[in-house]
Amino acid sequence: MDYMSSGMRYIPSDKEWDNDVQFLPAADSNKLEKKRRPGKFGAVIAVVVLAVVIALVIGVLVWHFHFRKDMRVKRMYSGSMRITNRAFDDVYENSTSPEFKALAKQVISQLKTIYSKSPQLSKYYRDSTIQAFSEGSVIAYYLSEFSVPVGQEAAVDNAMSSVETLVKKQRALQNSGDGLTLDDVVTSALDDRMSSPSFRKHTKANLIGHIQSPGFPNKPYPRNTLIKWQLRADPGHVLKLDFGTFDLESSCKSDFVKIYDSLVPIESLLMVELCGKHLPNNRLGFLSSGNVMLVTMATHNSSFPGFRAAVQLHFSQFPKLLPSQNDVRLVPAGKGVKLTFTKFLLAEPGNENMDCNKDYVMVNGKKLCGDKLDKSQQTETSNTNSMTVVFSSDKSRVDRGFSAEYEAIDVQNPCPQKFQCRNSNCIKSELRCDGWNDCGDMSDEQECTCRADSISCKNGLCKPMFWKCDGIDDCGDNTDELNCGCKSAEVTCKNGKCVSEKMRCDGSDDCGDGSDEVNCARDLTYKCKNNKCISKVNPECDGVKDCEDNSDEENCDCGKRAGKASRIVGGQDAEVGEFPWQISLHVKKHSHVCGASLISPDWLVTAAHCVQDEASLKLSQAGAWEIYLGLHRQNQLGSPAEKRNLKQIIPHPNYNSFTFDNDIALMQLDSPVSYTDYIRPICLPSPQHDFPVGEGVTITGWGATREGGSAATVLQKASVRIINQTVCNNLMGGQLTSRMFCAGVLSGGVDACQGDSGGPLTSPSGSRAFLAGVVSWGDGCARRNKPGIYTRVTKFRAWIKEKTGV
Ligand code: 4AZ
Repeated sequence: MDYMSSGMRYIPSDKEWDNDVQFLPAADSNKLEKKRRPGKFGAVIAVVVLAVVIALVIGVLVWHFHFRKDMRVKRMYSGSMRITNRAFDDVYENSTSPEFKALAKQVISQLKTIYSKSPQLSKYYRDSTIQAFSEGSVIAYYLSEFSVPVGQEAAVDNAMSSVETLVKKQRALQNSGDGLTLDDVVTSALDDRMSSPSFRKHTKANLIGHIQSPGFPNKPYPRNTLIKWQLRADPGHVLKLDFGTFDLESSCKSDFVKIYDSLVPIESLLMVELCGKHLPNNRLGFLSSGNVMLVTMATHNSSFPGFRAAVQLHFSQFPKLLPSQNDVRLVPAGKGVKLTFTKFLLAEPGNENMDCNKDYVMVNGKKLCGDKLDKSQQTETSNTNSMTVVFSSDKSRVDRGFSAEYEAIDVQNPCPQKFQCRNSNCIKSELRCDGWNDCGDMSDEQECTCRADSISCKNGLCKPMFWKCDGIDDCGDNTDELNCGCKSAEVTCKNGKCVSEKMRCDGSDDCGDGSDEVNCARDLTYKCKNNKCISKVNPECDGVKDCEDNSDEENCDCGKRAGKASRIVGGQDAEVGEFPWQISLHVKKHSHVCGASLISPDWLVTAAHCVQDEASLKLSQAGAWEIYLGLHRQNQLGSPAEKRNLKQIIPHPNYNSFTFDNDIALMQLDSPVSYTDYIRPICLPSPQHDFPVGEGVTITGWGATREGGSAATVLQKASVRIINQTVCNNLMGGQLTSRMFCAGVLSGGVDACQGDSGGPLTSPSGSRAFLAGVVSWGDGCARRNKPGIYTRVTKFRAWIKEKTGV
């Protein structure tokens, strides 16, 4: 090889130098040597340089040990304290009123006295400013500034955390008189930027105020900003903040909104930190404990649509100040009490081990805490008309609390006209033995006498008849999949009966359950290439020539696995090569982000929301992505998987990032792939292709294996069913469009999740697989009555053809 032209560097060996280069003998060797030895002048320069270096080192040392210890940093603390011997007056809201100024002066002077009791604090204390007063008796919010020597910050933080003790000591010494009596002091170190001024809003009864991020809704919010909104309600009220839109950068490290149960940012009074995107169906609402609330927003290098929130006031149900309150509600004698928690958010560091020694709710002596109650904890019953519910919260942190409904029950009959589950839940009687786990503990599905329209499983369970012989083990003991073989000229009814193929769609109910007469509608005609229509459901690629021109059987190299077909069971590892059309989309220098489906040697279908620009990630650009085909494990990216770059991305022009309508995009590979056992395309359905409600379909992906959890390493598959559009639209608060459909398991537990987006919802049809849907969105993951939402591919068949030719 020619090294020079190959661009490699030429590094000769010593031997080669010996061969090729000759050193000339020196004409005057003395002259040559002399040049190398320093003269007197050189010695002088060396001494000077040495002296300069020594002087510099000494200088740095002196600076370090003498002056640096005096280098100080500004340290700010925010705090609040209750002044128990003053009553709140509206004039305290106006920081220019003489009353505000007078009380502020007293608080500042008292703070100075308090800090003077601590040697750590008195040395470095500079000044305090009063930010606001609020009701209860009077709460003062202040910022205190310290000037702290470098290295002493932790000691001052420590001293500030014991200010409450200093206040107690001071109170014990205090003579009765005009001084302020202080209590409930809380402080926290403050990011210096947080001391900037705030927007102030006072909400009045019957008025709905709004706060929103700058530029909303016309422009994304600006970068590197910090904004604060101090919200107040009239005394005796609390504030309710309801977010309509909320769309920030997904990482809270970068951009966030924090809501405090206070007027200044005190970390122990932080109610919630929010970031990312919250869909409108998953409304975010927060209630303050008193008549004040602080909302802060910080942004860094990104720019997203932002948020808008409504601010309203509510009457406070609990007067503040009383250390303990008894709220007695009467339930008639002879009755029992049932309490059902509807919300439960009592998270607190230190409470994780569930011994509930911090904040808790105690029902009849049983303590509950945390932010997740399991089904058996959500209802508590008492056989007498007395139930004691104690709510206890220590001072260390706030959270949103709980809400519960109670009702008087007949102890003999606690669930009138309903079924009583083992875990005390009451469910509608018609839900008993219907095949779904409605109680949560399966007690509604045990000891069943199955109805005529149900399958009686050997293990005692009942399952809907239309699940019989559908290829999925619904009973758990496979009894619903036995005796399914009808002869080749017969069709299998949903009730398992076999009737002659000729009886299908002949206008009479030969199955007895009508299933031989469904999907016979004339509007489900298939249009052949020659524009002639045939009325057969899903004739494409079924192996039968239905169109005169055979166009229903053209382009059918799709939807087949190489190996033998494997059965689909919910939520488990896929087999290698089982879903050869599944693609993993990686953002360069990151890992898996979304799924996609292969539809030809060089075209993929994914979700439009996967290819929206995000902060510094330009996901709409082909160059941002790396495409993995034939992949099974995310930690084995090499052969038989193939990697490709992208030539182009085509998001649907009508994609709506607020509603997720038209959530579909196309990607073209920079070079086509050859089909292998692990890489094959899925079939695209014709616009008329029917995916009937109740049909078992499969979702696949490397997404999170539980809501908020981490991504899977091995490709996962789960079987779900297509859900009726009207039923689902009601469950999803009317947010479905005709370009979406739902699939899932309504009792929860099986679903797509974050990271599965863009991937396929695969529907079997004969021996082939069709791309019925693209994973799009959902209300969390695998929640009960919250199925996954998928882009309806049939609606986009013509668009795909137009853009890709496939
Ligand atoms: C997501 O964030 C996502 N449960 C995808 C699907 C679902 C929820 C979230 C459906 O990519």
